[in-house]
Amino acid sequence: MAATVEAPTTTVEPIPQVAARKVDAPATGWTSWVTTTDHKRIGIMYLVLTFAFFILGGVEALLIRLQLAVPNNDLLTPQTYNELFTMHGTTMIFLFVVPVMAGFGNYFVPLMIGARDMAFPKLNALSFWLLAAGGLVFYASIFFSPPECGWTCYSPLSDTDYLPSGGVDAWIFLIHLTGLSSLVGAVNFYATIANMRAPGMGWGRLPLFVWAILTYAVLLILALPVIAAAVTLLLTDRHFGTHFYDASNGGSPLLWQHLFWFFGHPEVYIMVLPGFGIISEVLPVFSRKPIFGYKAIAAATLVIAFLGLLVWAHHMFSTPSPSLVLVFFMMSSFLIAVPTGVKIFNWIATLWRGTITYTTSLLFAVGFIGTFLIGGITGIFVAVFPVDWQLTDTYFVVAHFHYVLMGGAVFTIFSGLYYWFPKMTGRLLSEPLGKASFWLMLIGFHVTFLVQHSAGMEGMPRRVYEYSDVQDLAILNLISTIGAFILGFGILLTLINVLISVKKGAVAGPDPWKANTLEWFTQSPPPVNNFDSVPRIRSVEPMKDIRRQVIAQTGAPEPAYMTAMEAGRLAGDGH
Ligand code: HEM
Ligand SMILES: [Cu+2]
Repeated sequence: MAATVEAPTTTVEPIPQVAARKVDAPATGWTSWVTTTDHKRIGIMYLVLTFAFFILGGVEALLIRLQLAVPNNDLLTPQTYNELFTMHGTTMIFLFVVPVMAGFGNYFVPLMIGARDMAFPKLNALSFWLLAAGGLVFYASIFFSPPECGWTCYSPLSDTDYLPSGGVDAWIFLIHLTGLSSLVGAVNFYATIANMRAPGMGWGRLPLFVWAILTYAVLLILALPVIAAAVTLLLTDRHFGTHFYDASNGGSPLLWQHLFWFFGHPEVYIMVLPGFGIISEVLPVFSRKPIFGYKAIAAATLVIAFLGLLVWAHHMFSTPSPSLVLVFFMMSSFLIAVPTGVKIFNWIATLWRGTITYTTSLLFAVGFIGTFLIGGITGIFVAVFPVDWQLTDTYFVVAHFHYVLMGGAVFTIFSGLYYWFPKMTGRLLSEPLGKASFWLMLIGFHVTFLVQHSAGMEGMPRRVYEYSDVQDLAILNLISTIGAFILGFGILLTLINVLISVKKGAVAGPDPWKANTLEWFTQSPPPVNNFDSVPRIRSVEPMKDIRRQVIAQTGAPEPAYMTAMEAGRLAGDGH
């Protein structure tokens, strides 16, 4: 009787390969970029375009600050001043912070969930081109007459009686085009995240950045139609004889404020939640610890988004409303401090007793926590309506929202840039240049905006092109202007860093930081199809599992994952 061959009782899991299968080299030349539907190229185009707008918005800000450097200045005419702060606010919000997050999302969401592209690649290209069209329409107005109504375009100021020129119409079309861009993009993100995750990646294993982009998408889908409707009514008021916002004909200017802020407050979370997501990815990597309270952070993201939809009228405390209504909006605004506090607590707990590597990316992440905290605290001040009655439309508010937006968005964007640049280009950004850029930005930022709290409390009004030499306004404003130039110089250093490193930076290798998420499981930059094989996901930190498995099965103490320092040494670069 022949002996039967025993089947082996243990199954050997195949070691996932880091190198992707050779695919056709990506097409080159500008036409291949213009016609691309690859999420990585679209992501890069988003980042390049939005950073270009960031520079434009920054130059506008510096011109504003120059005008305000000394009392009774006449560097700019009042009209040019109005145009500049309108362009600045609109550019920063609609053409930089919101779409730059879509840029990171486009590049990294598919990679982080192990997908080969977005769910609808052609719609994805459409999103990008709608954004570009929106920017073009808006900036074309500088050759005619740019809008002067601020980024909120309150009626009746935005009606034809006060601003008959086409600038406001250009602004309306910017809102329509960029809004449609974001809306299409948001649906695409939702479909991608809901349907295209790697095997084993349940909702409980979704990277926190992906949770954040999912929430960003939902908020966009809920808030954008409202502003689209609002500006459409404004357009018909301006040109087709309707009177939605015209009090003398039965309309209501307050209707504009309600519609605008029902969109505008969630917009704040649209701008900062993806940044929170970036921080939740960066901190565990550079403190060598798992994120503290994964579920609490994911849940807090959703709770913030929900509460963010309830509090819009805290921007309208100075409009006539019953006290009970004011109290409701005050209390609901306070509530948001709770989930935000949960996140801040969890980030600090992640750093606590970690083995911290002080990379530029980590510095920006920590700088973000401190700065955003101050913005959150002054937010509680202005949410108390009697206090807001004193502070509204002063520089205190300007200081508050720059702490939130520069702290909450710009610092996180820079943290993400230093963290993910090696994946996108295959090269590391220079650390010394990055650190210099960080310190100049941090110092410049606080010098610019900390003193604005005092200027506001001393009565410096917002949106005025000149002020008289009373109290400390002269010195506070001068300090602020000097700070703005330090800040601008810091930003410039990162741009120089990007331009140099994209060609000459140290070679990064697939996984320079020994990170935890799936985008590091492929070459840098990733090939057209992203991954050769997509591994089965077994935890929130798939790369840790894979690394452990490689070590267990090959016995190699140090597998093919190079640290950033080693990659630098190999390339003969002193990073
Ligand atoms: C780069 C450094 C920046 C500087 C020096 C700066 C400076 C200023 C100044 C001086 C004003 C006040 C204009 C006035 O009230 O007369 C202003 C307004 C504003 N800024 Fe910035 N800003 C900077 C970055 C940003 C960023 C990153 C954002 C948003 C993401 C932003 C959003 C706004 C908005 C929404 C307004 C209000 C515009 C309006 O009143 O309609 N700024 N900025
Ligand atoms: Cu708000």
